[in-house]
Amino acid sequence: MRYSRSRNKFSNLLENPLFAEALLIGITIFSIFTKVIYLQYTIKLKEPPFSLLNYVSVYIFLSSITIVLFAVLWFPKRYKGILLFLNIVLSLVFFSDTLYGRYYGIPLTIPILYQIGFVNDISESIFSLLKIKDIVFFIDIPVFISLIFLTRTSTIRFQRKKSTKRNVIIALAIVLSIVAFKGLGKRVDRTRHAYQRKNIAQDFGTLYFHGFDVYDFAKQKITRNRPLREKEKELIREFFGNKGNNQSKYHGISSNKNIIVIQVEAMQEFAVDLTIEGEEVTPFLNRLKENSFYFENIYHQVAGGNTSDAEFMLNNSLYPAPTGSVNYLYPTNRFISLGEILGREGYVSRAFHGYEPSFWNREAIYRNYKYDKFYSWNDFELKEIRGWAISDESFFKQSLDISLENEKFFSFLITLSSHHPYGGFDDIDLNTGKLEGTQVGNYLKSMRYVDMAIESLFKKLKDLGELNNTMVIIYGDHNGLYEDQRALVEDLLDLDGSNVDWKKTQKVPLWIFSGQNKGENIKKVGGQIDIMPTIMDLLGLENSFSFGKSLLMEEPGYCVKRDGTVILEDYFFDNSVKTLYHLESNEIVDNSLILADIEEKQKELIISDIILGKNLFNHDKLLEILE
Ligand code: GP9
Ligand code: MN
Repeated sequence: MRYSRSRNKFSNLLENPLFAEALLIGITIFSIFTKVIYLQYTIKLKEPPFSLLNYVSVYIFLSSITIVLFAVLWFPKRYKGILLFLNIVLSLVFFSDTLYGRYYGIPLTIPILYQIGFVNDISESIFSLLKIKDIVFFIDIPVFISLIFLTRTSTIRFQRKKSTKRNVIIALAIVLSIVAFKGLGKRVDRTRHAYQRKNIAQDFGTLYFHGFDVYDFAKQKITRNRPLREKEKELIREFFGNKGNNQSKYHGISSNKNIIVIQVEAMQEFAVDLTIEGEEVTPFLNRLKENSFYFENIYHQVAGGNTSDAEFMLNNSLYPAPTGSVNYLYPTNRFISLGEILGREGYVSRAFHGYEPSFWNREAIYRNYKYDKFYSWNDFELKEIRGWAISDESFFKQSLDISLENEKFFSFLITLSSHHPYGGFDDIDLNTGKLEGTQVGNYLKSMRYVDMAIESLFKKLKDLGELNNTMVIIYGDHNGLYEDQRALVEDLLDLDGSNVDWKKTQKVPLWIFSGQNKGENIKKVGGQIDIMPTIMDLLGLENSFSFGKSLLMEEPGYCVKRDGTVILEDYFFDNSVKTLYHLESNEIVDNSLILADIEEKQKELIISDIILGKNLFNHDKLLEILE
């Protein structure tokens, strides 16, 4: 009796229009809030332990309220449908953010969506990152639909008076939420948002991040042609005014040699010289150090453009864009690229990548970099397949054959076999012991495969008598093993789990082989942005507009990562926590002189962004500013 009475009471309540509306609004806000919180943790914008007692949760809550109330205010009569629609759309967005973010560490943005074809392409990796828990994005939707059904008899009678009152209450709640958001938001240090978009999602939550992204995209379209401010011009003048020359004691030792640059997919520095079960992971590359310049402290500097960012730095020595890929954001900009400079020196330049030409918009951008030709899988014989496409070994062989068609050549080879998630290396004879069958174990096998493939390229060069006339540059594009593999990597490398140590593993190896008899192990700190100037130094050439510096110069090196993290010879400044560590001891250091130097170096990101955003190499716009 009692049960059925209370059930009756509840169904009466559900028929009450005000109760029904409040209930559905409340549930939608709660759903969206919960999903964003889950998203923050699952793509590691927020580190465990889980807690709601922080400002980000408040921002997420306020932004959820704002968007939901705004939707019902906008469509008062169809509020149920709108709430359902909003929930479904946002759930799909957050779900895509999750798949994308687990891999790239950042939610999707509009510039990235421009690359929708590419997102399809990495679906294999993406699905390996899918988790059962992701059901959280959709589990509430049937419940919500049932509630719509149960409240079907409740309709809001839009008598003038009632609906005005309702609208005023909702509008007031929206204004309050926005004011609270703005007020509380003042405590967030927004400077780090200029370096890395991900920080916006980290600080304010992913819902706000998307709102900002939409706003920014619209604004970028409108303000592209706005003239530069005096302050921005000043920054540019100061930077280029203080830039010294780029000539080491090795300047010109490799002039006129043929050039092969190999950008290796996912190769991290720790794989070099690593042994597993008593065996070297990269035996050939370890030996190559004995007659190359080998750089062991080069940090990767890629951001949202991942592989394409590494390519961009090699070709232009500019910083990648803070979000998205330069290849998509500025494919038609004027660049002063390696291909163009070498073209003037009589080199025939070619870029090779054994995959779809549209991926990362390469076909467009390589044309713009003044390469004589970009070779994609359309141009290769796809006899030997590994992973996504042609095997590195076959790729090297065919690319070399094409390169040798000319006497003086520059070839840029972007490998692919060792792509995440490193399946398909079972045939590789490397015993990874307890790592067998894990992603880390497979990664090590993929590195062994790359080592063998590069060895075969060197062998071919030697057999053809071309080795002494060729400079070969080899480096990794970005990390291969991400946060989800951190525990195994730390165990493998005997690290104690500290964040600085983990961040110090984000290095890529760099070899420059130029026929030297004796190798040199160079400990100088640097980044991928320095590779182009180092090549130019060895060739005896100069480019006054590069941001990097020759790694062969005596002066101390440094690396500014795209998130504003700066590594100096003795210090590591982690911009995500604004903390300076001693590089060796990991001890926290408080030194205002060093911090000032770091702030100065971070400005390079801003200056490089201005050059890209305003297309300053076009029509000598930069020269006009420097005059
Ligand atoms: C695809 C390849 C991979 O062509 O370069 O790009 P990534 O997923 O590593 O950025
Ligand atoms: Mn890559």
